[in-house]
Amino acid sequence: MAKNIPYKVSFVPKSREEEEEDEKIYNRYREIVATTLPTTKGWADKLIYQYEGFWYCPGIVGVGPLAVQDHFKAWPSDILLASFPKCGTTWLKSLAFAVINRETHPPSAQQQHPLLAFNSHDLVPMLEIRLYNDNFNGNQIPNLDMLPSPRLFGTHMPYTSLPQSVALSGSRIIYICRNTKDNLVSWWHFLNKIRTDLSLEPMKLEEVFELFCKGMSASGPFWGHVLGYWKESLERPQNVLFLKYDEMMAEPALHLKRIAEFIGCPFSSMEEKEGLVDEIIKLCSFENLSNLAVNKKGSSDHTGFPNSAYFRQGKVGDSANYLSPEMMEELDCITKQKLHGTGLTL
Ligand code: PAP
Repeated sequence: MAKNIPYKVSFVPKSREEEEEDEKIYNRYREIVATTLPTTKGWADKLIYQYEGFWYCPGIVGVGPLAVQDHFKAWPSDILLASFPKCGTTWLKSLAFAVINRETHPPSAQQQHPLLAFNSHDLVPMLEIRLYNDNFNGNQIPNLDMLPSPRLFGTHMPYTSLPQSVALSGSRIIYICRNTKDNLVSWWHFLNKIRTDLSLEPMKLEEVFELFCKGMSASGPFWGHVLGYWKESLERPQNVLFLKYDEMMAEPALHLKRIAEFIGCPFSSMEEKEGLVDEIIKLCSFENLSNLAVNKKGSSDHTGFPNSAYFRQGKVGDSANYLSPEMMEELDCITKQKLHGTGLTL
């Protein structure tokens, strides 16, 4: 299969004037970040910055969130896969991609399926990390008009920072979250992979735990992020589907069918009878994807990190192997307190 990443078409050549205009726009965002936003040491090589109450690492997103907010124009048919980092983004992207494209790319034709050649981050690009990130796009506001509909994007941005067009257009959002303890442990492992890549010393779990509890992890605070989408899913259930990794692991078929229905392409009884639901689950399973050459040895256009960094254990409850009983209790306590009265439990 040709290595032709579908969303590359977004970077259509621009005139010199347009390029200069885009560069000015990005310079302005960089100035805002450098001169007006709170910054602190955080977890990476560069100072992290806080934008509209949430923390970002410039090494990962550049000034992407600001550019997304001003320049991404959602279409009614768009589907946004939103998540707090390390809550199952890679999995959700694989499932949604496989569901939407099941006619052109039947999961049974395993040898040909794009998920065998690409990491799902390359098939479903992140708005702020890939498309609008000045670290990656050469300071060019991408033109996404040529992408086939429904356009499928990912984002770790909080609901409250998304451009208004997302709600106004009636586009759909699928959000995935996860229990706090597994999220933290997954984040800690990932973070140390990034740090090793940057030739930095690994961070101790205690250190990362402390920062996490203060809301300082990528796109943190965790609880504010989750609640933003949770509230919106209650107010606009036809537009925002709220999923939990833990529940999806327990009943993947049930949730895959929910996803298909939500995006307007439910499985027909014939498809179900033919075993399509199970085929997609198998194709997108941790066991299958993590063992592919592209995910064992390859790296994606997404962040430049090895694809293997997005696959570790793929289990629920692994945090118990790392967190002390006191840490588990403290996290549970914070989570209970933050989610109190919202109807959400994690
Ligand atoms: P991202 O936000 O950086 O994209 P994300 O995919 O959300 O990361 O989270 C990675 C977690 O999902 C890892 O969890 P762990 O550290 O607890 O193991 C990873 O193993 C898990 N994961 C990745 N792919 C799958 C999959 N196909 N099925 C289940 N879990 C998966």
